[in-house]
Amino acid sequence: MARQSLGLTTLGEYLERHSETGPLGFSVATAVDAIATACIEISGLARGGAPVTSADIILGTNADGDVQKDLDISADWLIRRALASASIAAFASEEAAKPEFYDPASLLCVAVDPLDGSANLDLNMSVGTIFSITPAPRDVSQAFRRPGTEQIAAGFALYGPQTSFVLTLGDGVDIFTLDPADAIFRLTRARVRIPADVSEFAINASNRRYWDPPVRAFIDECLAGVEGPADQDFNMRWIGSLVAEIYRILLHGGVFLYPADNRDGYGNGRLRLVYEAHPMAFIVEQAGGAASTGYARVLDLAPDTVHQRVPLILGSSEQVRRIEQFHGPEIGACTNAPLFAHRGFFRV
Ligand code: FBP
Repeated sequence: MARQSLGLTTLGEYLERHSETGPLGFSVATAVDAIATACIEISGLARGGAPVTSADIILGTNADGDVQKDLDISADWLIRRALASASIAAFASEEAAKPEFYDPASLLCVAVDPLDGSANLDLNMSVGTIFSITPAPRDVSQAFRRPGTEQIAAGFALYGPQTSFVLTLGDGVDIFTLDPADAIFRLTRARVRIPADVSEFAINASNRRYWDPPVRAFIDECLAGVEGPADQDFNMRWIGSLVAEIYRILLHGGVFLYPADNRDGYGNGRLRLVYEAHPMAFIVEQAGGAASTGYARVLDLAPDTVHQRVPLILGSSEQVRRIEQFHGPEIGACTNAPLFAHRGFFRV
């Protein structure tokens, strides 16, 4: 979509309009505004506002066993501080072992990955912040155990050459760009649509020998190009940063895969359902794309635990459908990932 002329709606104005839709809209607008404020601060840290060497300081491991660096912790803290001005019933973060419960009268639950792809920081590559907002369930202990279809807002910030803020409030996807002169996000791409059939894939191909047959078959078909059954050449990308990959797909199309594989600990892939796959699937669907495990729509899945992982395939709808066909009865029968085989938990 063409970049709109300058001068335009600020994120604050946009959220103010949403806040007028009622008490839930007001709560969502307040929470998104708080997260966006934190993202501006995190952007400064990622750009070197903190000492450059700080990305090298390892503090420990988070709930999922990933190494935590101090910028992960700082990003988490900045989001918590910003959300203190909003009313939140429950909060989940990649950096916290368990969900936390706050104001029982609040209408909202918020889940965040404060600094996705932080391993890329030392390499001066793009990182980001991902968030998902759901209505507080009657029994708040069930927060973060609900399907992704219940999300009422989701988004991510991308700290790249520009700082972008991608947002859906359940009615399309809009992209804001940080104007560094006055530290304000301005609407620069409205109602983004993912092209349905772009011949480009993103996957960490070094894991090919560990993939299940359906994923291998799809990628082999892509690599065969015009000489194979797809009868078209494919391009490949792998940044190793989910936020950067999804941003590219929103603007340019193509498909991203982080599938289950046979390495220890990767039986459900790498990415986390609550604060990575659910919000990205919501955003991608809102932009006309699709998100699947290969067997099931990602948004239909309800997590058992807050840090649960899930295979993630998302992007241009035609490509995702094609990959789902590879997981169909004939090819899927030989898959060796028990959770995702024919009678598997995630197969619907
Ligand atoms: P973290 O949650 O540990 O930051 O990992 C997520 C991520 O960095 C994604 O952004 C990216 O898509 C993926 O891991 C890359 O994984 P790999 O290094 O296995 O290719």
